[in-house]
Amino acid sequence: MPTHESQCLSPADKKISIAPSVMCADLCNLETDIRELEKAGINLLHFDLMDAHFVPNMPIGLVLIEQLRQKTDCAFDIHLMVNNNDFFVEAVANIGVQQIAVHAESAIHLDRTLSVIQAHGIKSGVALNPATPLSAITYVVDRLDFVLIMTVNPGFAGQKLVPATLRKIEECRAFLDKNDAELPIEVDGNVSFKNIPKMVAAGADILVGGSSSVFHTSGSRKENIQQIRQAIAQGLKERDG
Ligand code: S6P
Ligand code: MG
Repeated sequence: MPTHESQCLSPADKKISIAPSVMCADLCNLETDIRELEKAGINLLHFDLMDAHFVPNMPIGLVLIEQLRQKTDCAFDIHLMVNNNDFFVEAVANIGVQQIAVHAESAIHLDRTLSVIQAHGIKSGVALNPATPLSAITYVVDRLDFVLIMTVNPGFAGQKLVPATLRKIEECRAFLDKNDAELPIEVDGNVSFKNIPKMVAAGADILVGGSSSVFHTSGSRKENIQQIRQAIAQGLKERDG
């Protein structure tokens, strides 16, 4: 029985992971969509859990995640965009997920919430809105398994990249290096074919793929994943260049 083990958190071997954002999939034919992604070599799925309060949207819910857990062995990457983080952490931990990111802007007791995630044996991350400074993670670096840099304002798919966030990815990598923290950086929002090389060159390790890449209407899921891999190779060349 596969363990849902994620192979995504390995910046050391420069392995870049693609995490399709489930809210951008064909939700009426989700199982078919997931099978296609699995065939294309995907082993990580990104779930946007919103409560219509922290952000004004609510695309998917707990029951969907629970049912999908029975259908796939992909690792589940949960992005909480909610006010009541502790309720949702417990709920998704009970479903069986592999990593959870909470927003620094909504977590009142951030350190405690991150320790609760880790106590469940789940990888813990902090998500930062575009305007939130990196200093928000200064005193929780030891509690982190990854950092999620939002490259659009959270809530919706199909938005344009906030340009300053490219510099933020670079600064986050430098900040982590300075703190001897070899953590992967996940990027989320307009991770498009065009933006991927710049994001990877800046230091991104996990790419959340939505309507501008994995689910782009110009190609099949398989073709889009191939195009993403080419864009990653280009970014890695620049990064190592
Ligand atoms: C946005 C959410 C994201 C989106 C994804 C959409 O709040 O966290 O995960 O689903 O960014 O991708 P795209 O390519 O449509 O911007
Ligand atoms: Mg997200």
